[in-house]
Amino acid sequence: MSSDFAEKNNVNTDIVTLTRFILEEQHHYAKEASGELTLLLNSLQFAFKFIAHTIRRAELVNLIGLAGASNSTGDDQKKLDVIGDEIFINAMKASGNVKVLVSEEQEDLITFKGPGNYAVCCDPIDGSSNIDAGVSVGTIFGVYKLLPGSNGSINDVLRRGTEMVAAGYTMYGASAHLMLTTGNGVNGFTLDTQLGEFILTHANLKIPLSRTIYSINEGNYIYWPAPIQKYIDSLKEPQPDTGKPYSARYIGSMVADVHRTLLYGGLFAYPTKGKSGKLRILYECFPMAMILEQAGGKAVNDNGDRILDLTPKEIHARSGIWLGSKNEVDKFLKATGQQFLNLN
Ligand code: AHM
Ligand code: MG
Repeated sequence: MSSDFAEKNNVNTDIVTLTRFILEEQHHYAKEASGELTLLLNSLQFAFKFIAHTIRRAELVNLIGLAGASNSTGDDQKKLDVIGDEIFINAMKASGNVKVLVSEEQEDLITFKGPGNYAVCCDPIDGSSNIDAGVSVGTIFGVYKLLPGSNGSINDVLRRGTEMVAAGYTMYGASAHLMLTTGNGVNGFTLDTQLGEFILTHANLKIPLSRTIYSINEGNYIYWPAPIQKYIDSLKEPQPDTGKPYSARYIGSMVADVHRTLLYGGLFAYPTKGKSGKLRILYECFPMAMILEQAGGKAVNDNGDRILDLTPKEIHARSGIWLGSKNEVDKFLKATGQQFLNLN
């Protein structure tokens, strides 16, 4: 609590740091918990701070450009992809709470020696094709508790998204913003670089119910099936309620596009192109879907199935995705004739 004197002088002497928040959340929702997830979240925040610091200095210390290799899914790796991945792996290994790690940059699953009851899936630096232009990129992560009796295997991560115990992303933009859920709503934190702490700035965040903004790479129009083409076309017509068409916003960095969608409302989509989607289920679609649902929004695939009910067949499996404000996703489902039965 800040005193009257502090308040009069506009000074908050009682800020909620991420560490304080997760300890209080553990006390509130899981009094009997061992504290391992709390420690793991603490290790994650160290990785985010380290990556944020590295990205900020990238141009100055020759970390811009290609590393000269490609990653597990065939994308060209940027130097920062390699460094971000290494920072993440080392932080998770050092936490002592992580047994299994899936990274977009690693073809195979990593199993750490030693203790650990959790599996973490991550895209250490998503949207890295934007990085040389100083556009916001981010780290996306999802956390599972290992299956009972498991010593760490692929089965710990080839599970439905509903089984994640925590998920979120950190966007490295003008500031570093961490959006986190442990299944009790979404809370947003902003990194105060002077204090070196993530500060609670968006408590119990809810996405607006609707907003006439759509976010999609329309360069792929020709690959979409007719109902999707028709739906996107319809957004460019004056809408019955506003008399105006939707606005288009597309950054090309999922974390930045989803972050805007979460704060302003609207619809973000990356539908299937040809045979498969682009975005990876475990470390792109699942964490974003959990964040969106916990904020009161929705996330479905091209068939209208709830994203969190999918089970990936392999660690780098992909899916089409439509996420955003509840009314916007429902409108898409209605227009394309699909039912989304699993949620209210
Ligand atoms: P990446 O994991 O290789 O960075 O690719 C994922 C990114 C997302 O951040 C973004 O939504 C999408 O790719 C953009 O793809 P496109 O350039 O095809 O629009
Ligand atoms: Mg990615």
